[in-house]
Amino acid sequence: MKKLAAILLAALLLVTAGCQSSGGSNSGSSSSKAPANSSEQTAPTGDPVVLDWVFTKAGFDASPEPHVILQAIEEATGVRLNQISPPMASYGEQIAVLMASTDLPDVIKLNTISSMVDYAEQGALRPLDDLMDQMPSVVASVSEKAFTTCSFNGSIYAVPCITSSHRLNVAYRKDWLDKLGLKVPETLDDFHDMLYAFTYNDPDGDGEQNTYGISGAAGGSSVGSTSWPFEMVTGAYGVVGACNGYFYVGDDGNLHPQATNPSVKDALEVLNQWYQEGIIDPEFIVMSGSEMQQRAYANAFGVALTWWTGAQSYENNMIKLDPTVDWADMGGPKGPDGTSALRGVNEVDYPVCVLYNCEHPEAFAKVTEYCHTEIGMMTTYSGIEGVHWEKRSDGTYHTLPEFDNCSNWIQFHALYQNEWPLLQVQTYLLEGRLDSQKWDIITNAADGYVTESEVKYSADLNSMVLQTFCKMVTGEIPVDNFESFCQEYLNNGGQEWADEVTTIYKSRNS
Ligand SMILES: [Ca+2]
Repeated sequence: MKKLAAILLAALLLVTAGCQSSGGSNSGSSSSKAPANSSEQTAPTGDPVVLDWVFTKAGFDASPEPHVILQAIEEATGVRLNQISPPMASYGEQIAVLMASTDLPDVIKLNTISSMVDYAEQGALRPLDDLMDQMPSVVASVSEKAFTTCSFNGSIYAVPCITSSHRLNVAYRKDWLDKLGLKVPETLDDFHDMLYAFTYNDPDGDGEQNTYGISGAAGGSSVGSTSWPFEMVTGAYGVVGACNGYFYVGDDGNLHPQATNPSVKDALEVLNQWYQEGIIDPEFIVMSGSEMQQRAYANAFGVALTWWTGAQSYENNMIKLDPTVDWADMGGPKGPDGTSALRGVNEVDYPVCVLYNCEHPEAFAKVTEYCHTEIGMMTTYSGIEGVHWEKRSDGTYHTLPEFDNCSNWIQFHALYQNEWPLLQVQTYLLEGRLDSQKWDIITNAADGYVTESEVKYSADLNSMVLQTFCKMVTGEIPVDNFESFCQEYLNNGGQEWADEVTTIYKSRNS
């Protein structure tokens, strides 16, 4: 294993310029690091403490020399970060290799709570309870529930990266809606009528019937998409997260999989009807998120469920060619009993853990505390004050031209992915982020629970739900098969999983 880790790290090293030893039992390499100091191995006392910190920010390139954000962190905390960033595409495999090596880092962002539990059980992680009073901003901003999620055997083993549950919007073509003289839909019927008009009333005005009401990206998740495209419709029947392993509390007090919620059947019947009417883009079943994006640019559809910045991203690209394009956001339409819901995403995104061998846990606490202060959040997410952004006298934050020049790497050192800056800084994406906070959501009743069955069965079960639901929309599988689908879901590990999360739920809510 050690040899494998060495090969891996050597490979990482090749793609970076230069290298730096951070002393002690460190890996001696990184894909991004603090400014090199050639005399560091014989560093005199008083030099900064160095932490090897494994973290990759999806969607951002490594920052260029001289790593101004790492410099700012060092100035503020006295801690030099040696950021080790395996590629996101193989992050899970590569951290497993790192964890099995003898060249252990000090801090690691794990990719799942279940791996945190595994490593804590093996004794690989350091409990953090004694560091909490050194991190008041963390304690103030992270919920008790999130810390419970990050605990094992009564000890806290991670500081979580927290996500607001409000992350989704229903993006729609407001210019089409206005042109056709329609109002923003309130009910499922209104929503249907909008999709129908977007399909058959030539909203793009080219005289041809070449548009669809709604599209989606069930063929592969990617930027700007979600896997189950019609969640605003199932949400109108009170069901979200069916394809994401969500649970709801049943009348019997037990947790049940949303995938087998009897109300889904009504929603699937509606969707199948809409598909037959031709108002759903038939490409939805095979498209990836980026393909859906291209189709949006080609005026092929007028509505889609997107991640919070979807509408603004589409619009920002399209107005360059056609300034009349106007994408906006709405929440889910109201169903028969008045319910409207989008999926509330799970609260804990990733656990950030300290390894048992870390010689300077107080340095971890310092950096973590800084990352949760206002200036720390702004710096790690938006860059340097006065260079990349400014705070004006009215208290608002604005980016400076240099921010745009650095936008490909600006979040590369956002160790905790705090979203507070995203909701403050005035960029074209802000509107969508603020919009997503407005809609009704339903969250996962088993949010943060980790069970053996989840690890064993969830990937296959979630994929089975997505495929089955999509085929029920197109009619390839009759919606009447819903009950037999539920039985199959439960027989293939779903029941075991539900029993395990119910046990946790009852122990925490008794
Ligand atoms: Ca047309």
